[in-house]
Amino acid sequence: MTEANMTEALRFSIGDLRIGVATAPTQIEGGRRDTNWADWAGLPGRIKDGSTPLRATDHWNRWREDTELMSELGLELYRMGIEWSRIEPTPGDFDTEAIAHYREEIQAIRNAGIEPLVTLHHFSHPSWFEALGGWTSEVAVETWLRFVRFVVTHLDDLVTDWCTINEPNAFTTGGYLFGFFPPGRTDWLATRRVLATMAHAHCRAYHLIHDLQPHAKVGFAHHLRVFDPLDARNPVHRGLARVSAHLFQGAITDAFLGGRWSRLLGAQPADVTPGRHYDWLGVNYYSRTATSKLDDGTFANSPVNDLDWEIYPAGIERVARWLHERYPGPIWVTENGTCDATDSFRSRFIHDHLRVIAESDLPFERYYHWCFVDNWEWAEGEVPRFGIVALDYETQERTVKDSGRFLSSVIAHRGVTEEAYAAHVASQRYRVVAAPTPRG
Ligand code: IFM
Repeated sequence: MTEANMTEALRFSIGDLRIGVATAPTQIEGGRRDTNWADWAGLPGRIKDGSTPLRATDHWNRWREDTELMSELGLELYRMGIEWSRIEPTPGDFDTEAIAHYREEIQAIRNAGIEPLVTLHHFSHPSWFEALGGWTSEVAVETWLRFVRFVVTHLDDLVTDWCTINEPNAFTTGGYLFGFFPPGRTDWLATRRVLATMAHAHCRAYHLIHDLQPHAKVGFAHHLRVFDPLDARNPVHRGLARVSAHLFQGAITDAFLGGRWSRLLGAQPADVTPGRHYDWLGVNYYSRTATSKLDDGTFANSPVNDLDWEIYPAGIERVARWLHERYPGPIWVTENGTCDATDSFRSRFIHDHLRVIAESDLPFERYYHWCFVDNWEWAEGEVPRFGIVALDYETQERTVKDSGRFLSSVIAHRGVTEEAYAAHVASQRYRVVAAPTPRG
């Protein structure tokens, strides 16, 4: 081997894995005042830094620049969402200019050789839908399906890959169980109702989209965590880890993917027949919980990110395996990323998670890094930095981070080269917390 070849030697190959980034409209577009999240952010004390989604990354006006940047980095995939309130600003009235805007953007994405995956509900919806009762309303499913039908019929020549709903468990626990997301409720019965309604909506959307576009690929983005007992010898911790996993992610998995309602979710809807309701398995993976009660905790001496979430790369395989054993199918990591204000460990995070994926025998097909440009992080506001591109919120200037260059190199070389490892990863260290304060 020559010296030039040696420097290009791969530490590991990513094989056929395709790589891109994921975003959500409310977190990037800016400008909308008529959503549940804009309303919530307008209430005092709801968002940690007092920011709102009105500014965000101004992507609505800067999508050309963002598309060029994605193309420059060689990204292969782009997960984006459609802001429902733009498309249907008042019930039943659809804005043709708004859908034309998305069409133009998606066409440009495709022209850049990037494959779009479109999310149809990512935590936000129009204020008028919230006023109807949101996902607790009797008419929620039909109302949302009307929007889905409009979007799919207007984009079906540009998009084949659809993500119905993002992280129903995170949306629901935040909004209905713990109350730190809109509508700020703490009500178990409402939580259960919303989970069941969203599962019902997903199952119906799965069939509706296939009726409209038979070759569509439809799934949902499931937020999966590892729940391990804080003390593996403690039977209470072990039991609670199992219960937490079932409550947070197990029961809804059967409803969303298998169309099967457990008693926890209530009665099986008359118009959902048990059976396959997915074409791919969406996995949003971030962290693990050390369980000692029905709440979050972190193991001592764990590497953590800026939000004190444990960095646990092996978990991405564990949750994907758990899912795949129950519901076999191609795995799309619809989100994985970390909060790192100084970009001092993000490349290592990417390296470590991709390595686990590369070494797995599971059918991982796609990896969408969360996120592209630093964006508005819901109740946490503008402070957390998840992007591979830095954002100056005042000037809206974008600057590719070192981790963005690293991800780009992984795509270009179809793996991590020794050279890229030395340049971007070798010197990076995680912060380790000796005695973490249990969260919650
Ligand atoms: O920003 C969120 C995203 O909207 C949903 N999944 C987790 C991300 C990081 O918290």
